[in-house]
Amino acid sequence: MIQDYPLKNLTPDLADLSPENIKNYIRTESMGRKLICLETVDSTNNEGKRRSCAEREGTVIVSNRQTAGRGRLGREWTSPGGKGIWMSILLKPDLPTAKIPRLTMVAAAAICLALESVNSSLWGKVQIKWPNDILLRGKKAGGILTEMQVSGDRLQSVVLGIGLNVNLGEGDFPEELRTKATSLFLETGVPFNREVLIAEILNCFEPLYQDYLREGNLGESLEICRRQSAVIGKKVLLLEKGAGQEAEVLDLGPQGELLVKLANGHTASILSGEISLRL
Ligand code: BT5
Repeated sequence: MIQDYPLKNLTPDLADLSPENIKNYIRTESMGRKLICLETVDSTNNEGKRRSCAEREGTVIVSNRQTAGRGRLGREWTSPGGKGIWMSILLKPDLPTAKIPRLTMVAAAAICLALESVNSSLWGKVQIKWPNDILLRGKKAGGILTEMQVSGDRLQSVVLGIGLNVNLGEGDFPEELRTKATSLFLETGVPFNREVLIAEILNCFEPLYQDYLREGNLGESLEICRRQSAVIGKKVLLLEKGAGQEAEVLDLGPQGELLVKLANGHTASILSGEISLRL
């Protein structure tokens, strides 16, 4: 565990990201060994896709700002300059396409471990809202967007996008997000060194990813997602096409699926989708 990092960038909005600085903190075999740091890009996931043929597994694209950051289903992702981590990891796993969406949970587990490792005041406080949200005190501090490129039924590559609100202040969020979004800075009162955090996410991601490839199951990632779950034991709304169905979350299943009890008493297993905790 690395602690007490020098806070090089005490003026977060003037911060730059340098591959050399990030590499100083990286302890991986492949993740982030090639780092592409950009000042501005439409979306690091788009850039990952554009480079997916030419670049190798583990290549990481980081941008200081995104002009068209995306969430799931084409939703917008607010990505102002100099204050967040907007990055994508290019992966070329030998996995069936059905197993790719669960990489989101591997990344969520890695983000939890990394945040706890860089700041002990975050121990036990980072929560994962199935399947792709990172929460602090019930507000969204980060999100994950896993996209795959397929040719026929063959997987070509995966771009795993991570957005983390690091040093954003309240004014950096659009009005409509201010009640539901937060940042590490807003929750802890201290600015974080983004370069250290990027490296630590990669350090934590690599072994969990290698386990997933080797074992074919979520293993430790699943344990972390369970332990840090914002939804297990909660009443939620299962959202589908604008409609919501009440359910109680019982657990996460072995494949990372959501096990729920519906209002009619039946249990169901939800493979993908979206839930709301605002009942
Ligand atoms: C996500 O989507 O949470 C996935 C976000 C992934 C962003 C990363 S950044 C690097 C890479 N490049 C990209 O272009 N994307 C990835 P979803 O679950 O669909 O949530 C989207 C919703 O979150 C929006 O509709 C807003 O309500 C909210 N939102 C937007 N920006 C936010 C922010 N910065 N912080 C918290 N919430 C935000």
